[in-house]
Amino acid sequence: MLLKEKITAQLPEWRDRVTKLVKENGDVKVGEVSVSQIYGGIRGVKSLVTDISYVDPNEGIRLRGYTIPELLEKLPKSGDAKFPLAGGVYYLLLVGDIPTLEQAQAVENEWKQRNELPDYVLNVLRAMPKDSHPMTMFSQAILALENQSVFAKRYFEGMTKMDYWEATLEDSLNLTAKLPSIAAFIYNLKYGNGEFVKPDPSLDWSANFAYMIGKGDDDEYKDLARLYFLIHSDHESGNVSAHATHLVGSALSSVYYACSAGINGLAGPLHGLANQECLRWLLDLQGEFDHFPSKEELEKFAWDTLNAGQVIPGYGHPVLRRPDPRFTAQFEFGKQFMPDDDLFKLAALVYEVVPGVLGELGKVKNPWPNVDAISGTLQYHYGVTEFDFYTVMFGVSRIMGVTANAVWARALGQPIERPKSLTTKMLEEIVAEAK
Ligand code: CMX
Repeated sequence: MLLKEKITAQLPEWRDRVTKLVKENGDVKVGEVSVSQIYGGIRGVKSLVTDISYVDPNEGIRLRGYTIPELLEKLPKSGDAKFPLAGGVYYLLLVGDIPTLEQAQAVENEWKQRNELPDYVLNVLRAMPKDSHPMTMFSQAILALENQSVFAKRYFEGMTKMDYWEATLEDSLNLTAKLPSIAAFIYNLKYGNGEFVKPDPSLDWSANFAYMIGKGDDDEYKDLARLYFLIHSDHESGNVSAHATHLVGSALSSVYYACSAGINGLAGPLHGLANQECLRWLLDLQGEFDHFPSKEELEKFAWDTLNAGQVIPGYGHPVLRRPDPRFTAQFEFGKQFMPDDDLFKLAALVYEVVPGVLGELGKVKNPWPNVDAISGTLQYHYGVTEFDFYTVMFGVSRIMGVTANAVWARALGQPIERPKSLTTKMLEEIVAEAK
């Protein structure tokens, strides 16, 4: 298999590099940790390592060293598509180089051979209460697939440590292959006629998702799916979904257990669920006026939100200090394909007005839009109006990133995570001694 070959070829060098770094420089200090960081969500503490992506505060995400605009230009596209194949994105995350079209298609073909969703998973989803959140259903479906884990089976057969990554890669491909089908089935079950639509073997991974939710004839929506699945795939290792996946995987739980955990984290309103909150806020804003609001009216609406003690969803970020390039890429898509859409025009006005309002508030470190500020608006335009589903799409994409990280964590023998906790009394004593 292409991915296995490409990773195998890099492994000796990577293993030597990491062993040497730790053996010869293991005592070198990378940073310090303060009381406020310990009580503040370990914010900014440099304590994780990944070579798959890096978030620069000003530049935003780079996947394997490439910015979002570079990826949109360089990653291979098939046929008439204007946006890259997800198979190429997954190749890039796993292997580290921009693939050729053939290599991207090889990953797409791997997925096609592994995309069959067992009936019992469909039945698990059918059996869930009608008011289950789509994210609960998504996490449950992933967990239900755990009995198929190649890693778990081979581990109990006594596989050597050096082979862990190969079994993790098998699981990762088997799981990612099924994600569009799982997500689309949840969509149809929750909002449609409950039908399970089989993937069309002639379509790529992203386009198949579009096809299975009933948008097979909409080439623009297929391109939006390709864009969406690229930009949400990875965002370093410290965010909740990536870190939760890594933590659970570090106990050698399979990627099914680990990804289900990561998806549960993504379901939180301060993380992935913010995209549904954004659209809700925008629709509330639209509903407030019987005309397109002026800048002044919008400014007042934003202040009303803040004065009510609420955040303006889609704005701000723990790391970024400029507009999120994942926002910008989607905003450009909107400008190209729906410049006259009322909701898009409103989102554009919010982008003009809200950073100024948040700046005036004085305490917000980053007044600029993040990835969630616009993603729902684009989905809404194409008729995917059920906003509690949006985080599932985020999850479909994010699992590409976290499984690529899981493969490399196993390949480089990353150990079980076990940070040390202290009591408040101990911290008080440390503070007293420091004075
Ligand atoms: N609206 C109102 N207040 C905001 C704000 C916003 N959009 N963004 C930050 N603030 C406030 C914070 O609540 C905080 O106030 P307090 O000191 O009273 O608690 C203050 O500004 C400082 O916060 P910060 O250091 O700038 O931001 P944090 O790292 O603490 O929080 C985030 C980051 C994303 C949780 C926050 O900006 C927020 O709540 N934004 C809205 C929700 C959102 O869009 N989340 C999506 C994140 C994207 C992702 O997960 O990738």
